[in-house]
Amino acid sequence: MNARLSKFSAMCFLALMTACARGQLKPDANTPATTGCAGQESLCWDFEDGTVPAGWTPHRDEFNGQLLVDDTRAHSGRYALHARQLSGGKEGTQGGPKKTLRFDLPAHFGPVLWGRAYVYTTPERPASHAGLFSARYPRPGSADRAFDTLDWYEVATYQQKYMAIWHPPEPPGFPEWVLVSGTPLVLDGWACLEWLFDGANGSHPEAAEPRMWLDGVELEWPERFVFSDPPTTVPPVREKATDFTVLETGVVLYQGLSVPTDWWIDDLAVGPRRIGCGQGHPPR
Ligand SMILES: [Ca+2]
Repeated sequence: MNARLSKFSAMCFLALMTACARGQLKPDANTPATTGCAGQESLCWDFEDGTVPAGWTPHRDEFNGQLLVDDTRAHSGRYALHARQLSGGKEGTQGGPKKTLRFDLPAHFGPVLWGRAYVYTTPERPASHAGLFSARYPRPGSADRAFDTLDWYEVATYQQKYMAIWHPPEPPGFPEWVLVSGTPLVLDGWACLEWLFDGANGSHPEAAEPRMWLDGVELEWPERFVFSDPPTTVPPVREKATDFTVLETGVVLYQGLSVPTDWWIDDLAVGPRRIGCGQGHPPR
């Protein structure tokens, strides 16, 4: 057993024994609320209040479907965030269903954001760009804090595979630096997604490319390109971060979705250090 596990186990025993153990159990309607993560420096949302958690507010609402907290499927406990029956628009055409919440981070979060969420998708893998989580930060030297003035990182799926992106402010959100994995998104099962948005990147002149892990294994990016409209081959300068300020989660389809699709997101967590997939899945 490594030191990290020992420390984690000790924490479980001392303070969170039932809560930590619960992460290993099947969802149970009788299970009381749990944090879904034990990291004391992380912000965690397990949705066990059965309603949208404090601090999260509706942000995008386009086309068909609903974003709500319900008990139709959960990774932990009884509840999860559910993007229900999203549809609208056509594949290959801009515009699609968007249902999200946003959350203002506490001041001085810092320039490095690790994240973790469990995501369940059914019944088909969308081909269109489906954003799942993003985090934004002010441009260097800028006093602007409005949502549409912020640089941002995103984790998503695209052409049925996992994808990560660095964006300038949206709109338009491009030219953007796009990384597409060779890994199909997990269908009809829970996927543990982790990401690292390193907006500091040591002494490098630009913020780091996003990194992403599936069930503890880091994804590789065989496809890397600049997307812009009109097209360009000039990559954006990834401006460095001082503090991440805003999170967004839910599902954002940038092109159409003809098959009504459901997503559940549970045990969402962010923090300045890696959170991992839980007691049974320590970081590799
Ligand atoms: Ca839950």
